[in-house]
Amino acid sequence: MASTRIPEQKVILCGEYGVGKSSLFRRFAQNTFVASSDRASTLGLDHYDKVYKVIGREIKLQLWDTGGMERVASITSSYYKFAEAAILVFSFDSPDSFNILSQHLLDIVSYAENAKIFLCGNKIDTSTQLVSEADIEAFCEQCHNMVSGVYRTSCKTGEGVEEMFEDIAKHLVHTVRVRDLDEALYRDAFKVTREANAADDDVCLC
Ligand SMILES: Nc1nc2c(ncn2[C@@H]2O[C@H](COP(=O)(O)OP(=O)(O)OP(=O)(O)O)[C@@H](O)[C@H]2O)c(=O)[nH]1
Ligand SMILES: [Mg+2]
Repeated sequence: MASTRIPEQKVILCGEYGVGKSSLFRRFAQNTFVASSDRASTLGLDHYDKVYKVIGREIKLQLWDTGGMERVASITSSYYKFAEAAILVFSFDSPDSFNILSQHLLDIVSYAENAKIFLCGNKIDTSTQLVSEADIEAFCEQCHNMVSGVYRTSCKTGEGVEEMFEDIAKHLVHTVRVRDLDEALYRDAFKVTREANAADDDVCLC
């Protein structure tokens, strides 16, 4: 029996250094958290695949992680290439990480123009919450409602992390469905054209 292919969707993590991209990645891949004061910034790229089942349909999220400093060091466009989704991450205890999101957004629309954009406010467990709901709303309005979903997470406690990835999987299943439908319509349209040509051949008397 032919095995059905599980559609794979590339999802990239974007945001400043230290906001918790690798911590989200680690929760996604191993459901663990590393609290370290002398942590090392991510260098290079890493990715991990995970299958989600949404409304009876399987979808594979391929999550990519890179260091926030890479942006400064001119990140390779291969990180963005073919991304179906981008998670813009900021940290609730760092207004700077929030204020710089528009620059990351610009990179995404330049290099991954078809990617769906999601916003993730991380570190909701910390006592210093310096980014307000009004700030988030204003940002979403400023970027013309390009943001498909807003999530609040804590990699430390795990709160909201798995829910975020499940919701992103739901959004992407919808995209895959629309694409499948487009392809089916294209195939059928092609068939009709061929049949029309065949009919033409039948009546041709030359
Ligand atoms: N309290 C708290 N700390 C967190 C959370 N997520 C990450 N951290 C801590 O924040 C620091 C930075 O986390 P990373 O995941 O390395 O951040 P990053 O975005 O990958 O950083 P770069 O690789 O430098 O771009 C680490 O010390 C983490 O333990 C969280 O939800 N709550
Ligand atoms: Mg990192």
